[in-house]
Amino acid sequence: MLELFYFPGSAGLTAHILLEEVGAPYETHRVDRDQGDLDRDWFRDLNPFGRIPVLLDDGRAIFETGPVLTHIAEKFPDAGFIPPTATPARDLYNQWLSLLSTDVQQTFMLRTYPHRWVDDKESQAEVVVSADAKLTNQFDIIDGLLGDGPYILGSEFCAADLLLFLLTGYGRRLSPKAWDRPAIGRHYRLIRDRAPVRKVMQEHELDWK
Ligand SMILES: N[C@@H](CCC(=O)N[C@@H](CS)C(=O)NCC(=O)O)C(=O)O
Repeated sequence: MLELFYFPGSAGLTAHILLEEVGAPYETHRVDRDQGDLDRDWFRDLNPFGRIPVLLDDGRAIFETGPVLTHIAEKFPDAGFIPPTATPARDLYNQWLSLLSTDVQQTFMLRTYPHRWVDDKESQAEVVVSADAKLTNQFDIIDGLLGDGPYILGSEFCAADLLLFLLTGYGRRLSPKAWDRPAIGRHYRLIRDRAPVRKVMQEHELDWK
């Protein structure tokens, strides 16, 4: 049995959508971040870094968004959400997952939690300004890379597209918004309009656009 630990709007959204997309039998556990669940012993036993998402597969914990998405996609190969290994498409899939979950996701972490890096308010505001500039540049490059897409692999939709979808949603707070770019905007809308995505977004009570 697959069990997903998430909180609404977090990186857990990607895995939740993928579980729906592949038609997997699964359970979800909503973690209450505000009540300190991420710091509780039972959660740290699953992910010592205290981050969402965590996926349990028959009780074995997997954390980090990229490996969680890849695990689900590989477990349901017929659903077609991951290219075969040792192909150019798989290299591209790995490249995007890595780029998005390291550079881009971590820049969002800086922007969201500047107080984790610097103490005084003025420095925190400076961190946010720098993070916004970096994100703007990252989304500009991503938009160029996506090109006619419409997906990151071209015409084939894959699990890594869900991470770009999530980060584009986070980018609604930037100016310009991430989805105001042509390729990213088309990518975002195509994914947003899929039935499983709508269902999970509703469950997470997200109304991004
Ligand atoms: N590198 C991790 C980052 C995951 C991550 O940052 N998760 C966020 C939610 S989007 C989280 O758990 N934040 C809680 C916190 O930092 O306190 C991954 O790719 O899964």
